Amino acid sequence: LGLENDLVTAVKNNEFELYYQPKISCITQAVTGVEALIRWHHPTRGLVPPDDFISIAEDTGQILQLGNWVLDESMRQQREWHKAGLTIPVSINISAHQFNADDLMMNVSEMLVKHGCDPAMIELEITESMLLGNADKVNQTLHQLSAMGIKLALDDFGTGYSNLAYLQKYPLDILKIDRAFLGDQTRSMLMGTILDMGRVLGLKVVAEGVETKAQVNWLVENGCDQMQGFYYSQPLPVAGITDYLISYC
Ligand code: G
Ligand code: G
Ligand code: MN
Ligand code: NA
Repeated sequence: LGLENDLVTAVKNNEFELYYQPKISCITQAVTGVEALIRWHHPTRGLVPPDDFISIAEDTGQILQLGNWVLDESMRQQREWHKAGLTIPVSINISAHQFNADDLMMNVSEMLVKHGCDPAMIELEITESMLLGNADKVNQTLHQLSAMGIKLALDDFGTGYSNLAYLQKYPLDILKIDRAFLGDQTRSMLMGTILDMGRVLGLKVVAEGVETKAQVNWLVENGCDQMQGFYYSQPLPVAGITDYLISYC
């Protein structure tokens, strides 16, 4: 109940901050985009990680307000970078509650207009479980977002209820392979199969959780499109990621 109560005033009190983690091209090694990852600077508990409060905010419905703040702030930042000559796609994590809300499209388009963002520079990350809802509704939501020019990524791919038919049926652009598929040889074989599948389906494939040079080499040799992970950078506050972008864009 503590955190739940504190969440009520946290947005108003400006206690949230977005960190950003770069995604790297396997071909050019340049930065291809950044993922926004929320952080909570709690007044007494210090830094509270998203895993400790996102699910609470989901249960209480506060995630809708919080999710809107993330949309607002990440698009503002995308536009600010653009004005400074750093035109870089920003990926935004969408929660199940947000995805199912009737006003998602309206909120997204209002924020795009508010900040003057190019929709093609915004990626929304959803997870497999969100695709399990009412098929017509899911299909409509994804098609409307896609028609706006927004890019759609399936996050944590391989960890949920993988129904491969989704990948064909829905207008997805990007597969983000969960970091569980990086590592030993068996897992690499699975990763190879997922890369082949992504190619066949015309999806860009991003490997998450890349931590070693050996993993980078393997992914480059096996035709992965983009990489994200501590090998390149931890999620960084705006000042840090801006320096990173200036160096590697
Ligand atoms: O940044 P970190 O690895 O601690 O993130 C942990 C989890 O929190 C990840 O699953 C990530 O998708 C989720 N997360 C981070 N930022 C956001 C956000 O802005 N909105 C939502 N819904 N989830 C987020
Ligand atoms: O579920 P999602 O993919 O949005 O989660 C992103 C989370 O993964 C963030 O909390 C981020 O800190 C974490 N992360 C990013 N790169 C790595 C990595 O190389 N190794 C590990 N263990 N975690 C990572
Ligand atoms: Mn993500
Ligand atoms: Na992920």
